[in-house]
Amino acid sequence: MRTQIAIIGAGPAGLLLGALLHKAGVDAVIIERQSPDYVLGRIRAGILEQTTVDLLNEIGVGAGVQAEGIVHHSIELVFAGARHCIDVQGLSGGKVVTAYGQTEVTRDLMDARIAAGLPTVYEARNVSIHDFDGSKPRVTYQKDGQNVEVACDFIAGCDGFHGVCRASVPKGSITDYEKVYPFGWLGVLADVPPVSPHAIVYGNSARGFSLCSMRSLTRSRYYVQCPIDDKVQAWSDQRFWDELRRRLDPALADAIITGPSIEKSIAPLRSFVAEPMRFGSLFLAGDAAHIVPPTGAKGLNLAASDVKYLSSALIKFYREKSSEGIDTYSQRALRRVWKAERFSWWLTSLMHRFPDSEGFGQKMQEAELDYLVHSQAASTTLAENYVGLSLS
Ligand code: RFL
Ligand code: PHB
Repeated sequence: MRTQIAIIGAGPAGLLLGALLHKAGVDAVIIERQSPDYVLGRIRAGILEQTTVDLLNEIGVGAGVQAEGIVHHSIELVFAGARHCIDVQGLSGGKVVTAYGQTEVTRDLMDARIAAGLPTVYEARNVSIHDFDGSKPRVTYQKDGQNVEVACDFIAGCDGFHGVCRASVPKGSITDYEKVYPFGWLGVLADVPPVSPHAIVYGNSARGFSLCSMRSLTRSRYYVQCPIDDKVQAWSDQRFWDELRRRLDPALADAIITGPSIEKSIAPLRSFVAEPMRFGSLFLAGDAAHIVPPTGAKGLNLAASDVKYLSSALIKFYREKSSEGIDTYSQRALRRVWKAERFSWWLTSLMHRFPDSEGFGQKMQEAELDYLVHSQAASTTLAENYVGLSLS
């Protein structure tokens, strides 16, 4: 088999890249290790920046988010038992974020890909990439017991943090920067109306961080900070709801409508960047190249901005016979990535309870939160980053 771009991974990065390339007439095959149902079953992101929504519209896949996405004009910070509203729209010159689940984004992209008759190989075994230090890279895998080889011009590594692409780059050619946080997030999805349908609520309390989010007006997503080695089995639904309530202000706690969980999982928190994001004819995009802790809601949005940059670079290569875009892809993408890393690290540091956050560290958090909600300059910085920095 031959194609122009072999895309490894059918998560949001791979599917979005496939759609952007298709729109420009560039051929691509997507090769995914899991089944479509498995990919759709992973409950992850919920908040889209306007740039991500714009991208979905640009490729003609925006109908779902237009119809069902819920626009948020503000966020709330809860600390010391009180709620503080940050008017992100007013402070960012009119920008908003949209609550629309990663599952829904992925499903919309999958449906569009099927409707356009574009090739996606699911349940590919032993995916390997070869010869990407030169101009004739190849991808091999097994499907239904057969060995398959795909020859291509470029490989797009959109295969997430645990994928094969970054791991295949020779060690000396890539530098990893990493920070692992000493806690996780326990998340619960439940078919109950969200406690705060118009604002995502971020809570800092003596018992740890909490987050009230949503997928629709009838489906809520809540999180509490938990020890990294906790087991989901130790968290009954009742224990989760009790803990969440204890971390919020009394009025919000009283207003929470509880119900049986339909998904419950613990995610570790990590900041990670691999530099550069290109090695020969291999490009990394999305979680394959970087991870942010979910506190800033930036991971999926960064995957979208990476593939926007990468698709423009590849399209320029084919249309204008110019390698300028592919030569500057890594540098361009990393400028935005590092700023989102900084924001996600900062918000994580501000909102969580750290093992050493007694004493001075604790006082610093309290002072910063107080400053944040009472200083227009500080609130503006939060708002500007939360809605997403420009794609320049
Ligand atoms: P994905 O989604 O991990 O997709 C990678 C795909 O590659 C496949 N794969 C392989 N395929 C072939 N061969 C191999 N060897 C392969 N190895 C792996 C995998 O099966 C998978 O299908 O990466 P991608 O596309 O870069 O997308 C990134 C996002 O998924 C991620 O950044 C976000 O979910 C992060 N995130 C959030 N991002 C936001 O922008 N807003 C949010 O509100 C938000 N909330 C979150 C989050 C992530 C969370 N968790 C669980 C870490 C909330 C949570 C709790
Ligand atoms: C979510 O809805 O899953 C979500 C919302 C905001 C975040 C992280 C996750 O910061």
